[in-house]
Amino acid sequence: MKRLLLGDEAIALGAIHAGLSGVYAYPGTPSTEITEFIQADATARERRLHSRWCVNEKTAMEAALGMSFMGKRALVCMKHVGLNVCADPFVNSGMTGVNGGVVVLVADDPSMHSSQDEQDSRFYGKFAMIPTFEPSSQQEAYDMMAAAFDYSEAQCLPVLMRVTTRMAHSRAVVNVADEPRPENAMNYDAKAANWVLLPANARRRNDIVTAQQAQLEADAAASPYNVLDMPAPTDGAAQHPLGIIASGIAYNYVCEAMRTAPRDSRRLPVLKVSQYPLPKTLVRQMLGACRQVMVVEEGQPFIEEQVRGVFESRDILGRLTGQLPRTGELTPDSVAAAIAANGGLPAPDSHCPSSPCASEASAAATLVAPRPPQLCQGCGHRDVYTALNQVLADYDNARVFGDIGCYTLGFLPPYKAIHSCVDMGASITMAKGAADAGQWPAVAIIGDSTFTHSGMTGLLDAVNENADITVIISDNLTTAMTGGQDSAGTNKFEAICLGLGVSPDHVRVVVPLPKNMPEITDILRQEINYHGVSVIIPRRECIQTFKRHAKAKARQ
Ligand SMILES: Cc1ncc(C[n+]2csc(CCOP(=O)(O)OP(=O)(O)O)c2C)c(N)n1
Repeated sequence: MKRLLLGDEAIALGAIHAGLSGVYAYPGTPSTEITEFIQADATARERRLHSRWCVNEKTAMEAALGMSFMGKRALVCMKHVGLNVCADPFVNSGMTGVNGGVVVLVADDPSMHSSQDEQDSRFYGKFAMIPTFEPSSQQEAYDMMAAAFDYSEAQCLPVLMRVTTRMAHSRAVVNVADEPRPENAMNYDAKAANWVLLPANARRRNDIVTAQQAQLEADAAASPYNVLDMPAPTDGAAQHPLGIIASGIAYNYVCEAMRTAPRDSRRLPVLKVSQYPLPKTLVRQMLGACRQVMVVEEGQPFIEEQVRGVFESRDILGRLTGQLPRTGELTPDSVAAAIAANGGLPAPDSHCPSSPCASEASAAATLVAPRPPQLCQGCGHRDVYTALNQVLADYDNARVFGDIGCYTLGFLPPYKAIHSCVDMGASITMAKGAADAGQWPAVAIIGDSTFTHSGMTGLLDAVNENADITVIISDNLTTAMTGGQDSAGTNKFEAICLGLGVSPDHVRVVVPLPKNMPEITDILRQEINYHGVSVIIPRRECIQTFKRHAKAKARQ
């Protein structure tokens, strides 16, 4: 059967068809649609697969390990920075190994379309000694899910699957199976000691997994997803002038450059890498057959650095040597130009029907004027910032520690209200550190979903030291930034703050509306002037989910 699917949807359907029993995830662009697809899918619903959002990526990874412990297949999904949050269970899952298959799907965001950094998750796979898959098309994304679950169970290791924004968020026709594989039956793991990472057990596992790396590399060399296409050199030459090693979506850009080059010149050797550890035998064949090799990969120079080693060879070209941009996303144009400039292919054939598409896309990009994002009209965060700015104008050198969510836009005009935004949860802890240093007033502003993701522990630190900080949990009853997913703490915030030890007199709830401005500013002033931990919870539903809910109600 054929279906038109986003990369994320192909991954989701691939997992369901591979006998998935649960997806564990925290939303994050560009990975969110995977879990949303599973939540809505008929087979997943019929099978009652677990698909509820988790509090954060660490709880997601650990719950998936629990499902694997019971013999069933689990998928974990997150954006790249989520892997930092779940690094502890992720790296240790290499030590425990798995029983039921585990695939950890991480969506990287080169060019930082909606992220605070450009990190490349493949490094985590290598670091944790976990095999890594990197599909180069939506079809491969679908097919690889079954392969990854099978491989995870065969090797008793989780598999990291890395995609990037363009793969996650572009559509293609995908051939899919008619019937999903059944779920695994529940079974207790015969290798139970693996799961107890006492040093004696962990040392044994560390030796096993270290020794396993050679097999993983041999498997990668034999993988149907790693393909070396090596035409014979023309004119009886001993070597090709240029060969390409390409991975992920960047492989598509190389294919595009080949398609648009004059037909008789498409004799470029290409090694496609979609399964790691890096298959060194295939890389050596490529290096032996070509005078120069260009590495074309999305993200950081992960393959390029391994291929160059310490030799700094002038014959390995790529991001490190300036032929391709050092940072940011690659494009079909930048890849085609780099290959053409280094003698690989002549410039694109102007008669080729597919070549104008890429240039039209770049022309469109220059024609559309960039617009700074803004908080929606009617958003409660606006009223919070209006009140906060009004109050803080009366204090010298007030500092506001922001966090990640829609409310980060409070940094931009007209509010210009926050002074930091580092990672989820850092508002409260940074405010505390600043207060420790002598800053007053020190205000933290954090969203409801971000607070339960990573803010609660920081609040406990602050309470335990009676830090002189004011925390604003701007509660719009949803995870708005990623599209309005449920927020884990809805209806629980007052109880959580009291439970963590905030004084009941200093947990205040307000409704952020212009008509309530005198009350909100009054409460803000009182709590800033209180020398201890106070929490103010402005609560009003996100205007987008409010409209959605009103429409749904009207339809009933
Ligand atoms: C570790 C990590 N996981 C996920 C994300 C993606 N993300 C950014 S903010 C956010 C939550 C926003 O929800 P909330 O705190 O309720 O604020 P709102 O957008 O609703 O104002 C998410 C999921 C991220 N940036 N970092």
